[in-house]
Amino acid sequence: LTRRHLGAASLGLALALPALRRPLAAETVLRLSTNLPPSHPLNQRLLEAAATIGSRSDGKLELRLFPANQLGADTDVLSQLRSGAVQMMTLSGLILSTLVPVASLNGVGFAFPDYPTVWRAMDGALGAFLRGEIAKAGLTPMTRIWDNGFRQITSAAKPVEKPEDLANFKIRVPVSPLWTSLFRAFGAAPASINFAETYSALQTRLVDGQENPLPVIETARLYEVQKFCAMTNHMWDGFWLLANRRAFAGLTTGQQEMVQQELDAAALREREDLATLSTALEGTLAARGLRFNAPDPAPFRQKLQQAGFYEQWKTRYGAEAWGQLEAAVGKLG
Ligand code: X2X
Repeated sequence: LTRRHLGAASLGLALALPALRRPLAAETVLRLSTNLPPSHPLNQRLLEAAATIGSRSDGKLELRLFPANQLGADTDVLSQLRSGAVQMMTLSGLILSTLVPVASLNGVGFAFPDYPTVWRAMDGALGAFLRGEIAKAGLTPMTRIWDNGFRQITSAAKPVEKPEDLANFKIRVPVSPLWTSLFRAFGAAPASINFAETYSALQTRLVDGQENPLPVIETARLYEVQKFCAMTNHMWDGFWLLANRRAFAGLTTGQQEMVQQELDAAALREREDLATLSTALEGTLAARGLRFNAPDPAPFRQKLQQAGFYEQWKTRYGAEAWGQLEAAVGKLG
């Protein structure tokens, strides 16, 4: 066989194979947006669920994942989700609070002491209350919230050891009144910036620091543009998996149940992934040059208290919502 023959043969194969393997076009395509890099467990578990949903629907239903803000930054995609241009997205409850004010409730500073308390609340009465409020705004949340994690503060110039180190500290925060309020209460200078622009905001020194859970710091490579990491655990943050109501209601009842089931199961697996990862990541990131410290949280809480943070948010959320939070985590403020 000459080289030319070989070339022709492989060209023939290359043309024939994809044609044979091409699946029938799905009847329904749900475009699903996330803000995290593909390597984050959230995207990996979503991809798995999408494959299962494809096969369980006999190829009729396709969940098409667009990670890393391919469809736009969070606040843009939220508009697209509401209009129906995007059918599903993962979104922090705190950012969702621009539409559903109580959705930021779980982000109140130092509300959650640990994961058992988080999952008991979010899979229990508090989560049910929040999903009810989200549904009233015309979005359909899947039952299980996905883990983002306990948030830690990173910085470029100096470590954050006590609340005074946050005075006038230029910190990127996601777009949400609660985040801005929290860091103003610490005396910092927060700038609301979508995640899509966070790496470059740090790289260009538009801001000195940011705060995120370790799996985000790792997968988005924020350690490349930050030097210090203070393990403040100042809030727990999760991602609601939201659907446009009309798009979700357009599925058959069987498909709706199957999609819920698969995505909820995937969320539980993602929570486990993050639990495993989080213990390993401090070492991994330290090896990459990030310098860790573990500040005493007490003076940070005290600072929030003195600034009137808890009083202010109790009033803003109202007695019912605040009561829901305190029922889950104990008396606050
Ligand atoms: O924007 C962030 O920092 C992130 C990735 O944690 C959220 O989506 C809230």
